[in-house]
Amino acid sequence: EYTERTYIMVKPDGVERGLVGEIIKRFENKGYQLVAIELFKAEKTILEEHYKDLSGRSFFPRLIAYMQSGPVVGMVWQGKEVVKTGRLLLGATNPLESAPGTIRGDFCVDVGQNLCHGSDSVQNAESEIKLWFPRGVTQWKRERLDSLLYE
Ligand code: DAT
Ligand code: MG
Repeated sequence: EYTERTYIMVKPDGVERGLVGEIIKRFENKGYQLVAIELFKAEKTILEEHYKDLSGRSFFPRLIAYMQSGPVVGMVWQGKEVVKTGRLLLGATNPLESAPGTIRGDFCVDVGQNLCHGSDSVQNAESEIKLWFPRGVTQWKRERLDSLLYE
């Protein structure tokens, strides 16, 4: 049983462009398990906590404003090495450097509108999951599919 989890968020441009399904589809196709999902307007204080490592950067105010420009879709996905592989599915931060076949590589061009977020370490993933889903996520064991996906 693989219990690693990551926080994936479709940003406001991804929601407005109708790419929520496409992004979910790529995580489903890979075999990851959805354990939480919600559409909401991100609160400023939570965004500032989420992006606190970037608070000194010149683009920080623009980033926070962009993330509040419309609703986001927050999700928690679970499975073997989902943190690292989730970021591979997203592609490089700068979409001009994201490989074709990745979400950012296929659907966007600007680092300031790069469609999606994915946690960058297991430890940050757990902090982000607590931050965005304080009531917790759904516990469920996917017995039948897991037996086809994992040894
Ligand atoms: P990632 O989202 O790939 O984890 P990050 O954590 O370094 O990248 O930055 C968070 C977000 O901030 C990123 O998705 C887009 C924005 N950002 C990062 N670097 C930027 C830059 N140089 N100019 C504008 N926005 C930037
Ligand atoms: Mg990051």
